[in-house]
Amino acid sequence: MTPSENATRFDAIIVGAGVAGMYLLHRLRAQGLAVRVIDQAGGVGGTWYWNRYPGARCDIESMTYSYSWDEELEQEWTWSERYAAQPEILRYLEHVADRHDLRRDMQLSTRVTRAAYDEDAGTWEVETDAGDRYAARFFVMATGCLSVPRLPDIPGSERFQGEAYHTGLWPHEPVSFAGKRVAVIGTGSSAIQAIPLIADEAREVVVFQRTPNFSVPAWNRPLEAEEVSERKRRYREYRELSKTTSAGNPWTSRDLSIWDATPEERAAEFEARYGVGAFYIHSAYADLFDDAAANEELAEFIRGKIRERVQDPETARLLSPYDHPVGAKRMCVDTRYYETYDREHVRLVDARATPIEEITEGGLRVGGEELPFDMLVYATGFDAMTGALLSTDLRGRDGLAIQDKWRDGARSYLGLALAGFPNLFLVTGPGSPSVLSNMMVSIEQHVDWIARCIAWLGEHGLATIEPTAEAEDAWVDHVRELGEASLYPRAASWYMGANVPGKPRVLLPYVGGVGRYRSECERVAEDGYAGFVTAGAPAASRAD
Ligand code: NA7
Repeated sequence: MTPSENATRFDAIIVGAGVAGMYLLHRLRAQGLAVRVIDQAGGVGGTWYWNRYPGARCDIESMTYSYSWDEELEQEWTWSERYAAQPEILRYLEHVADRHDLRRDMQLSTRVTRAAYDEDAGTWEVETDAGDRYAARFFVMATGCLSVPRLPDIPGSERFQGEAYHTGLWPHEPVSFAGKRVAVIGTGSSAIQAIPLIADEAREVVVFQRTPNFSVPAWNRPLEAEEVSERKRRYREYRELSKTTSAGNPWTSRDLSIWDATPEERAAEFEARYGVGAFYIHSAYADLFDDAAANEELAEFIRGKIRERVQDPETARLLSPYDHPVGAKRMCVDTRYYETYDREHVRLVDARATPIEEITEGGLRVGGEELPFDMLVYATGFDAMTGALLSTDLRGRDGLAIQDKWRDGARSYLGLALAGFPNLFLVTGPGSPSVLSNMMVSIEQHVDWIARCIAWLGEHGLATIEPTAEAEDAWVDHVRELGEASLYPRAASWYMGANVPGKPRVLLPYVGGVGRYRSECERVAEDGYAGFVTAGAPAASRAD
């Protein structure tokens, strides 16, 4: 692309108007930059804009999964439930957009199709599907980790005459299941949240499960006034603690090996934590995610709970995972999921033993038999962590395409920047804790880091920053070594790129934990951006 005289100029272009893009816009604008946020969605909210399926809910507690940078908002906003549902989270993000007047710098319903670094001009040249041409010094992909939905590779989807929806592209209008025969394909978090609610309305629900997942109850409930005010009083303390822990939640793992506890103590500890709900059980012992035998103790505890929760022993057996350690795929957090299979009109099909052969006009052909359905729900996941980047024509120095750079797997320095792509930043990119953490904490950390880096360049009269190839290589090796020592590679998960045929099998997130990762990023910044090279004085680039 040649630099266009007609390109509209900004200091920074951010792709994505979700949790990350919104906060970064706020930060950079406060630093005096002219910023444009571009998103293909028709509104703000990212993940929470798209994932409107019944039961969509955050698996992190609402008073933890919220912005920490607006202390007045923290006090003013009151979450209604322990785990907020999608409509409430979207309302919150829309409120933040209004409160900080973010929309005036956003261009929605527009997709960035191409972004290329122009070395002579020292700018990113950006094109959209609306025909816009922009030029900006800084270019940030705040495109989310789970933003490119994947349809299953089953032939015939175009022939189906009934309704068909992907959970990650759910319609904005209400969807009625009443009186309908519904097939749900997939049993990841989205399906596990949606199935009980679909079953409340539908005439028949058939769930096609390829791989069972571990799921524990959320024990969701309305928040009590007292616990809300207690949290509001101590917000700073909780926020600070979240920054230092392994997963970005405000509690630490016990510093105790499972083998130093008796079987009775283990059972009691797991039981107590299961009673609290969600990921609290992950922190029961220090070695649950390093030691396969320790992990198996937890796995068997959860399988025991599945057997208690499902009356039919054969269904309980099918729902019990034996092929991966707990946590090597993101554990699911549910409300009434297993119990739903005891309802007469709900049936589980083992899609590994009898795969779906094709989608027909009237339903699915499975095991040579045609099963009629009025609706198909694809809960089949996403091209995770790299999908949004690789579906953009993104080019660094000398026209290097990201598709070529990442041919053998994603490479980055700190999950934040790419060698050969000056002044490009990723928010929660591969190589950072991202999906293994409370995303809110990891997003805020990256946004703060990027904003500080841009301010530092300004203070030092520098035009560009990019990682050295050596620093990037070393980080990739470090991420891989930590990953190989963990239990994550033992699961064929989207963390490993395993759900997308042909995608390189590389563990994408950094498994060393949020606290350790943050310290590393801070050390890099304090050492004058060690591992990065900087150059030149900036050309004038502000929009008029
Ligand atoms: P996931 O966790 O990727 O789940 C997708 C599910 O779809 C999973 O059970 C897959 O089985 C299944 N799948 C995919 N293709 C097929 C075909 N062809 N046939 C049968 N089943 C299939 O996505 P979610 O949206 O549920 O959750 C993503 C994250 O969002 C979640 O971790 C939370 O962080 C929020 P497989 O396991 O590949 O055998």
